[in-house]
Amino acid sequence: MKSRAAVAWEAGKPLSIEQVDVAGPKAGEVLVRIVATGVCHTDAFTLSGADPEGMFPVILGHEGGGIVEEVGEGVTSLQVGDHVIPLYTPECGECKFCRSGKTNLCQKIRVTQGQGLMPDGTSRFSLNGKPLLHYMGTSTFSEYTVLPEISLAKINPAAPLEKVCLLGCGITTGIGAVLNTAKVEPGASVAVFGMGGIGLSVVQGAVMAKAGRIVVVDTNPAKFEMAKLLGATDFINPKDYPDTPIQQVIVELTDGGVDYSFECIGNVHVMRSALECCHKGWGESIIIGVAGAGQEISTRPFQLVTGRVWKGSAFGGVKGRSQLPGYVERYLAGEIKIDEMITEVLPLERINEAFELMHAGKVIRSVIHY
Ligand code: NAD
Ligand code: AHE
Ligand code: ZN
Ligand code: ZN
Repeated sequence: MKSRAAVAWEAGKPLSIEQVDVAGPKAGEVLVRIVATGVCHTDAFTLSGADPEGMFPVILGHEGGGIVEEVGEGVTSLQVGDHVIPLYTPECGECKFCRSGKTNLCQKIRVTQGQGLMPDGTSRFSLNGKPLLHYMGTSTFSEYTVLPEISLAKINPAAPLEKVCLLGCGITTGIGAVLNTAKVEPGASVAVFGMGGIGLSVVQGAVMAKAGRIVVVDTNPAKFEMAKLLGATDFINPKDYPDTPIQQVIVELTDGGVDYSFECIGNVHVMRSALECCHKGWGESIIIGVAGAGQEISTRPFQLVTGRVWKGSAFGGVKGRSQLPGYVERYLAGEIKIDEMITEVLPLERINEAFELMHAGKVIRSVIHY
């Protein structure tokens, strides 16, 4: 079949809207019509060429909501008409990782997914006979996309897909990092670096966890209004402190440092500040931001010797098939805010504007409505 899609032909170039060919689902696969998709900074990161796994030509997009159009042979858990959220972190339930009870990082199809291919090693997308690569196993920048059955969470059809698509990455990542990875306890102090879709969702998670003080840091003070609405208590623009390391500002503000910090930018220097603003003896810093090829983090080992802890979080530690439907229910119950985060809705034809607005710091999240 034909599908409208935004194709990334090469790194650093705008996407082009094409009518691509989509082959039907093979055994264990599902064809989904994407109704809406968010644009996450990770899409921009891969498009920039900084992603060591980035390959072109590719159909990006990983924050979608859609409806099952066709199921391949042997698919038992989904049927035509089901409402679904694509999962870049699948859940097979059988691999060592799924059975460990310690991680959400299912590895069943990770190798082929990282190569931009379906689990059988081939692509379902092509244009003029030339294959196009999949991205993160989801490729939600195509109106029709094919995913493995294990990469789809079936959700309540009452949920508006043009809103809950953001649970496919940003909002779940931020809230989950607080509740699952850090396990922030009531009264704890928190610092959040970067007030994009992820950092603001960390703020939301911190409020859900009943954190005491929520210090937010961004070089773009325009982001503080939304952070305040969501419940942040202290606002720091590093540009106001040209001569003081930002970790020192936070340590002084919080009587020795915060209990938990979250890096939601992808900047290795900020990752260091986020660790070093943690309280001696117990402070934990969670890396969420994704840093480019060749970049490394550093700190004095003494920071860890004296009790600070460095951790990371992918998709908020959430197991997609079993736990994401519950996030959708919490949105429907008014416990998770999504609508406030959508500051731009665009048709697919204007998807490049979504990237421009993100780079200009003018949006929280853009949603592409097909
Ligand atoms: P975004 O572009 O919407 O937001 C980034 C924010 O950081 C902006 O508000 C910007 O002003 C701020 N910022 C930039 N440089 C700064 C600095 N030096 N100091 C303070 N603030 C600064 O991005 P997003 O979509 O929220 O994504 C944030 C990061 O999280 C990206 O690296 C993305 O790839 C990553 N991410 C990781 C996961 C995961 O599962 N680990 C999931 C989603 C996104
Ligand atoms: N491909 C990059 C890493 C990209 C990355 O860290 N991805 C996050 C999700 S970001 C969503 O916006 C993730 O879940 N990673 C786990 C995984 O298995 O990819 C690189 O550096 O190679
Ligand atoms: Zn993302
Ligand atoms: Zn698994």
